[in-house]
Amino acid sequence: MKKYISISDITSLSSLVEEAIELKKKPFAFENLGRRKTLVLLFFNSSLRTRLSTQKAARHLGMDVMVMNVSNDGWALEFEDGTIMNQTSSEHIKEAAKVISQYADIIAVRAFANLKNKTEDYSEKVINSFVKYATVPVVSLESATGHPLQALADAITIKEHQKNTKPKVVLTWAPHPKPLPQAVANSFVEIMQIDEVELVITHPKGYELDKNIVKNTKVEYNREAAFKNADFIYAKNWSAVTKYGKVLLKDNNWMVTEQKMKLTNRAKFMHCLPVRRNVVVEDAVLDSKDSLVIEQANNRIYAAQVVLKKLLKN
Ligand code: AN0
Ligand code: CP
Repeated sequence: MKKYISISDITSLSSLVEEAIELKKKPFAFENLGRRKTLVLLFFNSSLRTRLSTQKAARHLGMDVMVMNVSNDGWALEFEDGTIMNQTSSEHIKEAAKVISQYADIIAVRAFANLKNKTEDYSEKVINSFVKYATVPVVSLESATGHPLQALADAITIKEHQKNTKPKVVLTWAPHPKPLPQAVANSFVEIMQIDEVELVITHPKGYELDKNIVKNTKVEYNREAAFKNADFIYAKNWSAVTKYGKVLLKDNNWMVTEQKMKLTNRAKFMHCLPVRRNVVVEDAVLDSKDSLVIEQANNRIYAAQVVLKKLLKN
């Protein structure tokens, strides 16, 4: 593995998940692998889990870690080629990425979608510029259109909790007052497509995900039908793709409730967090023993660790 910015960087999901589960049993088994190596984490946006779990993962491998909130503490970066930089940005990614590469053995970046222009967001300019100009491997900590470390943690969690060989996994849209990126949903769909599961997506009309992501995955507009026999319910809000970045409805009928969970095959509930209680999902579901959200967050450590391990070995 030379970078991890998308699900397509995974060559064998089953072996990656297995290796992560092994690391979870013996987190310090490779504590010399990252000795005298440095991970630099760059955050353009807020984070709790990603920021802490990735540092924890790096320390398990013996790495040093440097963390920077680039938006607040760094120079405003320019990503366009050939610009006359007489406006707000002070430093070009060409220099920044090369400079950071001298301080880092691996660079990890969080840069959310702007949700203003679909073509721009889906071109992944920020993370792709880091890949282009950095001279060390780059990891996505959630980019404009994907959150591959979250998706890997989710695949690990499903593997640990599945009761049959091909569980039914349902990704359900849920309401949220603010427009959110499609990144988590996109990467979840992509990783489930290469996992041995039956994946169904359910959402209100108008919330169709990008067709290059959905491909031939089943979309069931009837949520009750989608929930039937589900083994895992994965809730996530995302803003509209066609009417790009818009909140089209705040219908709390799409909130995941205890009542709706009764339609399933005693499904486990999943969400990447942070979650708005009683907007996305009812307290009763989140507080039930069928909720896996805390374990998903725990598995963020081992998802990051297996990826860092692969990059260090390369
Ligand atoms: C972000 C999102 O939906 O992409 C981060 C999730 C990990 N969520 C919020 O901003 C609430
Ligand atoms: N799930 C997730 O990525 O959480 P943070 O935004 O807190 O890192």
